[in-house]
Amino acid sequence: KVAAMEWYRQARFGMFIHWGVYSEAAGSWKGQGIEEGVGPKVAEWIQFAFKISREEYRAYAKNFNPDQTFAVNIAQLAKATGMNYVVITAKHHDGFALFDSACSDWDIADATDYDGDLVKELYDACRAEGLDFGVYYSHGNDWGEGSDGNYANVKAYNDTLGVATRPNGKNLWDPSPNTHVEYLENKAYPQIAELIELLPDLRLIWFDGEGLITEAQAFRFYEMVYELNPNIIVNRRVGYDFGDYIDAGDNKTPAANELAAKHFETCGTANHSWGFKAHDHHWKSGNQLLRNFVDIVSKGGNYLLNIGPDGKGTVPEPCVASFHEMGEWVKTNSEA
Ligand code: FUL
Repeated sequence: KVAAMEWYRQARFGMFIHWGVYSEAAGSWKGQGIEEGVGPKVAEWIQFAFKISREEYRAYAKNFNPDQTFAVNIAQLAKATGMNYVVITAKHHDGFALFDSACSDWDIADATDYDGDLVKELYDACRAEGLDFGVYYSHGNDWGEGSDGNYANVKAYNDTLGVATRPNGKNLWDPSPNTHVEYLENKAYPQIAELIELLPDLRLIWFDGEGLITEAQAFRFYEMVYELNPNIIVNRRVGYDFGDYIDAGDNKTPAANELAAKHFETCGTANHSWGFKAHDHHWKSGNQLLRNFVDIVSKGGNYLLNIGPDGKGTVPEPCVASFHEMGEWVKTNSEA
């Protein structure tokens, strides 16, 4: 891991990409903005916000049909912004895999008309630009085929004890019949192995949604990644502090007195949402992004700056403009 961490320390600046079926919905459902639903107001939570059934959301997935040009366009944008690596949501909380997975048909190959593998295509385009590559994987939350039935059991038991259970973004409106262990054994662990095999130069797995994951299960994720490819590092959210580095809270940079021994990374949005939200116009200027970059990097951390492409894979114009503006400075002032 020492060499892998050394790569990461030097990488400094990366692009986060939140993309999936929710991008097509653009932050609204049947005419209502996500603000009118429940839970977080970020567009990738649309299924949660409106308690959309798994069947209805799956039917909606047919509308997600990106333009094949997305990969080259995004890789070039990352390069032009002075970024060194890219991390894409291979599977977000809705459980939909952007790659062709053999252990689930809730994926780009089986649930949409798109003819290809979005993760592999982006990986190839990034490698061609000399960019390193990572994947985000929601191991804790999976609203499609996940562990939520188990949550109901846990909660029922806690209720008898009078102990509170935090919903932690679980699908309680239409949980899948899977148990937590079935979900892990039949989907989450195998998909991590699939990604590692699909992407030989994979550098980073960004786990998320710890939720009901136990310490032993978190360790199993950590251990299997190491065994399959010791050059891959993982973030803290894999659970129980097993991560190789600290990912600070969303849009948070640790204060000077909290800067820990482990390397840190700040992930941040370019507007107020991770996934594409057509009615969010709060774009940060190139200057603001640059101030964030200097603040984070000068404290020794990495900046993972997010884009939320629309359903076709197009990055909103104001976001592209700000990225280009900051990229001028980053490229001029970075060591070759
Ligand atoms: C959070 C998620 O719930 C958000 O949707 C987003 O992916 C952010 C980076 O992490 O935990």
